[in-house]
This record gives sequence, C-alpha cells and structure tokens, in this order.
Amino acid sequence: MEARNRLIIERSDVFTSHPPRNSLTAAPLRLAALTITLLAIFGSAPQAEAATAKTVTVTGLVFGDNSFELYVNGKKVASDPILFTPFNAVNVSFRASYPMTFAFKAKDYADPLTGLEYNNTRVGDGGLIAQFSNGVVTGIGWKAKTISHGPTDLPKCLADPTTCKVINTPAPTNWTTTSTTSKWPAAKLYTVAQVQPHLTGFSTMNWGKATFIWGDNLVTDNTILLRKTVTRAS
Ligand SMILES: [Ca+2]
Ligand SMILES: [Ca+2]
Repeated sequence: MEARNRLIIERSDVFTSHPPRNSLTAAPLRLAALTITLLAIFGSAPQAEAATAKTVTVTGLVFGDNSFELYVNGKKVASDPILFTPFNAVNVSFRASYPMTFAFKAKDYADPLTGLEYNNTRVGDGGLIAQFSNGVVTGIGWKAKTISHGPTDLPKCLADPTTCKVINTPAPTNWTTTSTTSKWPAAKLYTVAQVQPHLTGFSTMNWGKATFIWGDNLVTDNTILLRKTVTRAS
C-alpha cells in the first residue's frame, strides 16, 4: 500500500481546521463519587454483592485515535470527550470488583459510508493505548472484533469515492460483559512509530508497559471492540 497510501495516512488527522465534534466539558469521572454516595444512602442494598466481591478503585490513562468508550463489568465508566481532533489523552477513575472485564469501543474518525475522512479525500488510521493502576495495560491478551471495516478496496475508493464500500456489523449482544470472545481474533499490537500519535507530550506520559492495539488493519478497521478480563490486580 504502500507508498501511495502511506503519504495520505501520515497526513490524516494532522490538520485541525475541522472543529471538534464535541465539547471539552464532559466530565465522565463522577461515577466513583456517585457510587460512594449511593452506597451511603442505600447502605443495605449491596450487601449480597459485598459478601462475594470486594469493590476497588482503579484509575487509568487512555489515548484513542480518534475516540473511545470504556465499559468495566458492563458499566460505561468513561468516554472520550473529543471525537476527532485535537487528539487527547483521558484520565479515568472507576470502582469495580474482580473478575474485572474491560471493554472498549474504539473508533477511528471515518465516514461510516465511505471509510474515508476529510470529505472523502483521505483515509485515516486508528490505535488505542491504555494503562490502569491495577496493572492492566493494552497489549498481549486483548481480543479485538472489528464492527466497521472499510473501504474494502482502498485504492479504488480513493480514486472514486462513489465506489467506496464499508462493512458494518452489529456489536454482539452483551459484548461488554458475558458474550464470549473465544472466536474474536487477538488484538494486533502496534508501535508508537506505526500509530504516530499526534498528541503533544505523548512520550512523557506514563504508559507503563502498555502498547498500542487495534484490529488487523490500522487503516481500514474503523470501529473496534476490545476486551480483556482479569481476575486480580497484577
Ligand atoms: Ca479523541
Ligand atoms: Ca484517526
């Protein structure tokens, strides 16, 4: 693909002339405080759960090209407040018990009908990296299911956007919790050089042992479900 598309890919997402599609004011991290308040008010309700599972606080840092939603044990605990550019890393904090299932819906900013961006003039690339205080990091052991893939014929699509085709697949029922991932492919690992995160200060942020993950194709896998379950902190 490579020389020709490489140039286009490297330029994608760099330009910031498009306004962010969402505001910077979202504050998704109130859940922990809310949970504590509810426990105080309804102190007797969680007793059955408390008898079998201890709830702990987990913090983390997530960078998604271009955006993500994070669910833990089926509850949405964070979402990226900026869906396109400028790029951003997001601090997250939540309370959950083990076994702990992490489930990301990660989205490259692609037109759902063409798979392209910038008014169908370019193709973008994805990539997600995250590290959490309980030792969970993106990398080996994650499963990835692509639910939006395209364009299916990239060179033809770039030459004539009216020919672009995208394959959209519904997310499996209960994909954040109980649906099996045994048939999902392993998430593919990518280097920082491959993803080229256009985020000031990225290299100075604490990513620990985390590596970028995505589907098999960094360019044409546009929306990805990522899952990992751990039974304890590491
Ligand atoms: Ca973002
Ligand atoms: Ca992108």
